[in-house]
Amino acid sequence: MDKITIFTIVLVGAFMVLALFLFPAPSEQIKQLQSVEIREYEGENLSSVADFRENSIKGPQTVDISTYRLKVDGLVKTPKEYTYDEVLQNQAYKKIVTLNCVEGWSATLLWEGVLVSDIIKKSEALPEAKTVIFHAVDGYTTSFPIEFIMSNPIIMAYKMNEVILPKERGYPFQLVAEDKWGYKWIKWIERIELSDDVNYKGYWESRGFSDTADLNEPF
Ligand SMILES: Nc1nc2c(c(=O)[nH]1)N[C@H]1C(S)=C(S)[C@@H](COP(=O)(O)O)O[C@H]1N2
Ligand SMILES: [Mo]
Repeated sequence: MDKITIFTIVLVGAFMVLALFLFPAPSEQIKQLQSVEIREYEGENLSSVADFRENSIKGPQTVDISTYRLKVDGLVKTPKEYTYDEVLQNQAYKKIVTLNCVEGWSATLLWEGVLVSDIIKKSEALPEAKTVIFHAVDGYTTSFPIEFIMSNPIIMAYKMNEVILPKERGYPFQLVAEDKWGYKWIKWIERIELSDDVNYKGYWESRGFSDTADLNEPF
């Protein structure tokens, strides 16, 4: 091969490399949709959506969002039923909160959701209502005094670390029961019932776990 042939090969090769950058193959033009969780927020490191132990009473639940309804009933002036999209029309809130399970693990995530108090206000609690009972698709329940829910920014999360909750994590909604043990963080919420029963006990509460479930107290 003479010098001109080598020069031509190098030149053609250089143009081919350049062309790869200028005209990427169609697959490289596909637009990436936001579906990757974040692991850091405002300087704070976060756990991963996968950093949880799945030990729900009946395993992960599958919710068909087209037929899903969030019911608000019991001691309210106006019982309501909302579709998933209707729930998301409420003002959204974001907050980093740590979930602590009694089994000794914890996970710190950025939660995004709507205030439970906003949802209850739309149904207007009757004066006799003392307890808010959450019901889940798997039959799990947990409850709180109504003042706790109405006077704290307690959210029902639909996103964690900027991704929609996976079904293992409670899609469509998990309660972010901040300052409370993990068993108060009910997943797959489908009903919010207002009751006058101040002695109501949820799934784990009726099996001996503390009903107040404050993190700074033993469970
Ligand atoms: N519906 C439902 N919610 C539930 C549970 C459950 O079994 N069913 N387990 C609770 C417990 S004990 C904990 S510690 C947290 C854990 O959340 P994770 O399953 O996403 O890890 O979910 C809580 N919410
Ligand atoms: Mo737990």
